[in-house]
Amino acid sequence: MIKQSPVQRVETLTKTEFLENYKHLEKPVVMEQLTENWPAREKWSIEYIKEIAGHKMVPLYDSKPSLDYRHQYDPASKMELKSYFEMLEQGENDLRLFFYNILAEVPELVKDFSYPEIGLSFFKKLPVLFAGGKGAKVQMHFDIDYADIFLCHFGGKKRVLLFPPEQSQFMYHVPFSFSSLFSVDYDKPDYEKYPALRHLDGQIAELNHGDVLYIPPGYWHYIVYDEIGLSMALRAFPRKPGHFYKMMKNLVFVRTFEGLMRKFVGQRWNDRNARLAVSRTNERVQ
Ligand SMILES: O=C(O)CCC(=O)C(=O)O
Repeated sequence: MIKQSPVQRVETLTKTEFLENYKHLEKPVVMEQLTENWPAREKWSIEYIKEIAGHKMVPLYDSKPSLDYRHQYDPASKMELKSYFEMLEQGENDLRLFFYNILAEVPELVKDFSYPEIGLSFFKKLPVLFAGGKGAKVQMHFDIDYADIFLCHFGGKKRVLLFPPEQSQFMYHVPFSFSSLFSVDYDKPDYEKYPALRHLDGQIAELNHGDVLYIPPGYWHYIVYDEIGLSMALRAFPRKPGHFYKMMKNLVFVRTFEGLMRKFVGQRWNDRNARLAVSRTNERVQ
């Protein structure tokens, strides 16, 4: 198993405690009681969301790499939320709801939570929802916008494995993407093929209903749903000039360039980047 220790857990934090001990140190933490007074803590479940938004058509993503000319953010399929949740209940374990804008799509749900007064300026236009079935996995990645993220979890347990940006050199980062190579298994690492994984030292958070995980900017994260669950991410965009610059570069240049290369070069572009992810990372540890 990749070296990892548990993310610190607290009941709740004052603004000063959060800023001094976590935000400024860029250290993850799980807050167990932050959602205590939110109606969402009582109400949010697969059944409830089905009732409120079951008729909505939603894009769904799987855990396979996008091949050939397909854009890396193209959904694998689209269906009504109700049918998707029914599939999860019947054992579907690959398709996931990813980055679904609650405010734009199901504004009624916004009444069920509030933005914590914790020293971050949350971007209130972008509370986003994620969902997955038992066994679903989210590819190891970091968020393109270098935001501070509060991942608020509801439903069955899920695990989040985190690595700080300083460990990017060991992550088999695919050039021009924001993820690690698809074939790297962070649950059962193949140290022969991917020796840099031995150098990783991560943190693991187990999220239960009502928990909130703070993910600092640029942190790599890999997620396994142990049971059917839902999470909402609240984000605060970067203020540090370094992070702001990286966000703009990723949004404006990297993403656009990658999309164009896929469109015009196709699988040769993907293969080149996969090869480079392995050779560059392995060279660093030789
Ligand atoms: O919880 C999930 O399914 C994905 C969350 C995530 O990857 C993110 O907030 O960046």
